[in-house]
Parts: sequence; C-alpha cells; structure tokens
Amino acid sequence: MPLPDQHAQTIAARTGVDCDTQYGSVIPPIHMSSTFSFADYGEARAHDYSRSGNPTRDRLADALRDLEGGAAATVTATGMAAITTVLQLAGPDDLILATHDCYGGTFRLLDAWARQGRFQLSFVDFNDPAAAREALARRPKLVWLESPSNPLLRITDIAQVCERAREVEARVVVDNTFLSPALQQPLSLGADIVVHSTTKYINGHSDVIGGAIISADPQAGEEIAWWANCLGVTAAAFDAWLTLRGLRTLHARLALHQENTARVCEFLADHPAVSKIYYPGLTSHPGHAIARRQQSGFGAMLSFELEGGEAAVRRFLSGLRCITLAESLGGVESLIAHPATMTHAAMHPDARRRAGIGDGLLRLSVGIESTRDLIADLDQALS
Ligand code: PYR
Repeated sequence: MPLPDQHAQTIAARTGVDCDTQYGSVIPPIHMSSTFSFADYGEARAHDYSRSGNPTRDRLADALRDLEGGAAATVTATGMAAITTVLQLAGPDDLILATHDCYGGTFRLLDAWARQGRFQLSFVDFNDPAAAREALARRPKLVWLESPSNPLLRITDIAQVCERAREVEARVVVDNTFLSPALQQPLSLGADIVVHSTTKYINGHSDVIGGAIISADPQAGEEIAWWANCLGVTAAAFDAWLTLRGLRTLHARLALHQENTARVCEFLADHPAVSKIYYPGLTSHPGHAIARRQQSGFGAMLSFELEGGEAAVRRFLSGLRCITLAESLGGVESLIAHPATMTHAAMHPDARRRAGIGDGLLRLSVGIESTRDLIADLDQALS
C-alpha cells in the first residue's frame, strides 16, 4: 500500500512499483492483450477490450491524474488525439476562445474544424486585458490556453482567466506540455481540464508519441473517456508502459534541464549575435512575475532571435554540431526548431505574424547534456 499524501516525485518514481501479486515483479508488467475474457455470460471483468481500457494505460492515467491533482485522466495515442477528444465538448453553436500563439498543430485543427462549422472560434491574445475581457464577454464554451505558449513562452495568468471564465460559465483547458505537472498544476489554479503531449517532458526520451487529458470534474472525465473510446484514440499499452518508465525520472530530469537552461540563457542573453531572447526565468520577461507565482520552475524551453534574420538563422543552424535541428521538445537531448518552417508551418503567415512568430525566431529545447558542450556548440555556430 502506498503511503498517503505521497509527494509528486514519489508518485512519479513509484507508480505501480511492487504491485504484481502473482510474481512480485518490481516494475509492473505490460498488458499487451487486445481483449480480456469475460468471467461468465454477461460478466465482464474490469477490462474487456483494450481500446476502452487497458491495465497498463490505466496505470499511467492514474499517475497523471494524481500528479495534476485531477479527478480523472484519459491517455491518448498522441497529443493531438487528446486535443481532438476535448474538442468534442463543443458543438456548432459554441464559441471556443484559443490563445493566438498556440502550437501550430493545435491552430491547424481548431481552424479547420471551425471552417467546417463544428464550433465558432476566436483567437485571442490573453496578455491583452481588454481583448481578453471582450472575448470572454461573448460567453465562450471553452477557453483554450497554453502557458507558457509555444514557441514564444508567453505567460498567461491562469487563475485570473479561470476566475473570469467561471463568471460566464466557460470551461478552461490548459495545455501544460511545456512544463509538465512537475512545474505547474493548472487545475489547482482553477482550470477545468489539462491536456498534454506526453511525447515531451513526461516521457522525456523522444521515443514515444502520446497524449493525456486530466479533468477536475469526474463527470467531465467520464465524458472525455467515452469520446476517446468512441473515436478510437486511446494509447497502445506498450507506449503507455514506456511513458511510465520515462515518468519515473521526470523530476530529476527537469532539475537538470532547468539548470542547463539558466546557463544557456545567460550565454545567449550576452551574445551580440542574439537580438532577443524569450524565457520566463529572465526578470525582463513580461510574464516573469506571474510565472514565478504560478509555476514551480521556469522550464527548459526558450526562444531567441538572431541579428541578421533568416540568413543568419540558416548559417547558425548549419553550424550546430551537438544540438539537433528537429521538431518536438522535452527529450534528454537538446533540439532546436525554426517555428516558421517547422512546428508552426501549418499556421497562416498572417496568423504567424499576429502571434509574433517571425522568420528569425528559433526555439530551443535544452537537454541534459553537459552545459559546457551546449554552450560551446552555440558559441561556435554563432561565430
Ligand atoms: C512541437 O515541436 O511543438 C510539437 O509539438 C511537435
């Protein structure tokens, strides 16, 4: 029996440990079976078919539910599957407000479905108090936040938006992918639903694609689980098992990630080739005070712009030898992305401009390599 009130770090490290009463395996086994026998006619067991429920996937869901402080969790095959599932909560007459600088894949799905008339949609800059107030007065059904946002690390005051959203009976969804529950728990700030791409920090090794939805309200959790089963977007057992393995080191990894990020940030901030840097840990970041209040760490994602625009970006990216040019983030290895042509290429150029994502912007996911090697690589590529 686990201790009551376990610390998050213990929950992450020990989920399912020593639960196997048959063999005593310390690490929980993978339940790869697609189907489960009925005990007798009309007597289904706890699981009947792996799309609807699977013991390995349920174990990961329970851990994420506990880490986010929710009532229910559903684990999906991808982060976009998690978003797809939550969007089922809105119908053609419902308005969704979404943060204007969200992940390009989220933007693409919201925009495509709004065009098909599945719901009404407005993109809003939640850092603009007047725009946020006006938008919320339109009585949305869902408010979709990312804080920090991808890729500009804008910080939204989650508690403040939730308070205003409650007045108009809107549900607030927060994409917590950039921080993970180790650094931010949006439900404790008043959000109704949290979504994750578990591909990122939660798994942490860039070898699994996955997603999760955690809700504060058990009934909403049931509705979401129903949709995930109905749509067929739940995760495979093996992926859930690998993600559980990654989750065990989440807190330890993030400590290293953040240590490196602070040093890399210092280096970039002082470099003459860097014209702008976006990291909520910098006191000059406009969201620094809010981040300090609502997060328990500043995370390991940062963005920066180079003097010399796109030509300088090309030269710099070709010169990198340790940091890898690739989409995604949150793995132990450092990855760099050029949002305009990679993660946010699906956004219309106008929407990208409005969100402040220029051609000279680079997004860095700082890994856990030696800080010395990361800085040396940046230094030689910038020179
Ligand atoms: C990103 O790189 O932002 C993705 O979610 C793939």
